[in-house]
Amino acid sequence: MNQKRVVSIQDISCFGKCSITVSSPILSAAGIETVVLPTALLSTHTGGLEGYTFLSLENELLPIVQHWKKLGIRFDAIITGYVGSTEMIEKLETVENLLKGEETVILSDPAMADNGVLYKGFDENYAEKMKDFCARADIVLPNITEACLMTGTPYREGPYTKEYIGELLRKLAGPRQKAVILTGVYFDRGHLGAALYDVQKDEIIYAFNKRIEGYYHGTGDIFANAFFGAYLAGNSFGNSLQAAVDFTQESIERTYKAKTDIRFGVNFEAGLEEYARKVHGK
Ligand code: PXL
Repeated sequence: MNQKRVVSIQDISCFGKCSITVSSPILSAAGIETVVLPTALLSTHTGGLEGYTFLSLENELLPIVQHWKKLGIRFDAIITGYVGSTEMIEKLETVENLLKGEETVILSDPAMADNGVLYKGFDENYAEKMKDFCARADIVLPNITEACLMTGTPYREGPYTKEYIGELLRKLAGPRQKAVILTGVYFDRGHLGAALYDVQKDEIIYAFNKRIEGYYHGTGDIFANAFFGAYLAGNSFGNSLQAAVDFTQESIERTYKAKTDIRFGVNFEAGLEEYARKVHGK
């Protein structure tokens, strides 16, 4: 069996369990060789933790990629998440063009907004650039806030209707997309999950689990990587979606019960073994 190789293009938030520090262990647990391309180095993520340090690694990206090219390293997949600046988005377009081959599957999570508002430091110009960047991906994975920003749809609080979710999904599907995934979907207050629009089949798939109150940092990254790992390991869109919803929900529930600071991320580590088993059909 040929092991698949993915490159995870994300910042390193040293503390706080998001981006590279969750992407790499989850994709590895799915059996995928995970190469990292760090875009920036921060002491923590920017979500509610004050005084963080930030070092852009922008000038390292092309030399790293050129070295890989010289070595003849090829990638089956690319995943991108939080980027941080419009200049960096432009750089990542060049990086993607250099790294992708005919068969490379690209998943992009816009990672720029939640709960109706843009993350700290981002403006409408950033959102517009990110929308164009995501249009290049085979799979785009926004939450509802991001989907609204990307499609010019007014943001609404849930519970949602199938019509509202279906409209967002279809509006997000451009000429390149094979699948569009919306996170933060719920039709009743007891459940929370995701919806996937399979563009080729023109079919919408849903996956839900029990809803836990509260906002937990880093769960979008956990979900995106859990989905992609399962998918790259050979699972269907539907099974990958359910595996990602369950893995994320269980991580949140564990953290809710432990009553740890929600800014510090969730305990996904305790679920990795079960996730790996599920992904490999055991
Ligand atoms: O989880 C997304 C993310 C990644 N990286 C950094 C962030 C955030 C979200 O706030 O601040 C640096």
